[in-house]
Amino acid sequence: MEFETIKFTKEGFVGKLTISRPKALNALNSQVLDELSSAIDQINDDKDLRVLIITGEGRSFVAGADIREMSTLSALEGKEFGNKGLSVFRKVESLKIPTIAAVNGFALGGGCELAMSCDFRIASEKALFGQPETGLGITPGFGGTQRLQRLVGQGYAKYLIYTAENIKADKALQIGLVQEVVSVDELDKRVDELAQKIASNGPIAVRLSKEAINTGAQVDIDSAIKVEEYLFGLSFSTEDQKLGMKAFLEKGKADFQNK
Ligand code: DAK
Repeated sequence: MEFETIKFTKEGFVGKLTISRPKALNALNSQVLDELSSAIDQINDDKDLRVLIITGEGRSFVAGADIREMSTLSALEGKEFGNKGLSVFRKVESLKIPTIAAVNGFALGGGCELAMSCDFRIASEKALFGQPETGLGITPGFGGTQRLQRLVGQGYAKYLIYTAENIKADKALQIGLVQEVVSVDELDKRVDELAQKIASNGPIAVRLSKEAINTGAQVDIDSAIKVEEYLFGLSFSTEDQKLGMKAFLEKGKADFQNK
């Protein structure tokens, strides 16, 4: 994959997407959003990948949507820019394989929203989170008013959005916005460790679990249980289910085949 504002690397079963506009602290302009959209489509079609890591180059994860570009947009262009962001983030969220946000620095506005579109977030001690939009006279527009409340509850979501205050990694951990905080030097290693761990489990089972959780979160509990029942049943049609259970009975670890 050839891009100018993002980088994609692949090692074994693990892919890594790095937002790479370090001079602008990786702010999301139209080009980044277009390239992200195309990369996510290609990743979704890649049968070898089992996990995707999303991170930022340099001292920032993503410092938000590009304020310079946004400041010149007409109403119609603004609408198009918004649609672009919303659809890319929805694509990230709906990617078949799990996604981990490795939050290495600023995750503000659209950056926090991108991190929230991933399945979970591991932050370095230097990470900073926030939805500063109301301070710019706009509302969060890439899913922030919706995903933040689902992750941390309405109280903290309203607190963060109304005050436009940034919070450090330890506070983000305390409210459940991130799942782990590690030192700057350890971030890549820890995220890679988690990615390898996920990749070593039954890949179809992991993907079906993601589908069950994401679909179930949007429907009532009776419908959600039906989704789980269906996908649980489906996992028994795989060779990996046989491999996994056989390995357990033989006191080993299965070499899952993604079949
Ligand atoms: N956009 C563009 N450039 C940015 C940027 C951003 N969000 N953030 C930083 N930069 C640029 C700076 O302008 C500066 O560029 P030069 O002046 O060197 O050319 C360079 O990155 C380094 O930044 P600083 O010099 O400011 O570095 P500091 O360490 O002093 O400060 C900072 C770092 C992250 C605290 C600060 O840069 C900052 O406050 N940045 C803005 C953070 C922010 O407010 N982000 C939220 C953006 S609003 C929509 C849907 C969604 C959205 C919009 C529309 N629709 C539905 C239409 C989303 C909105 C947002 O995300």
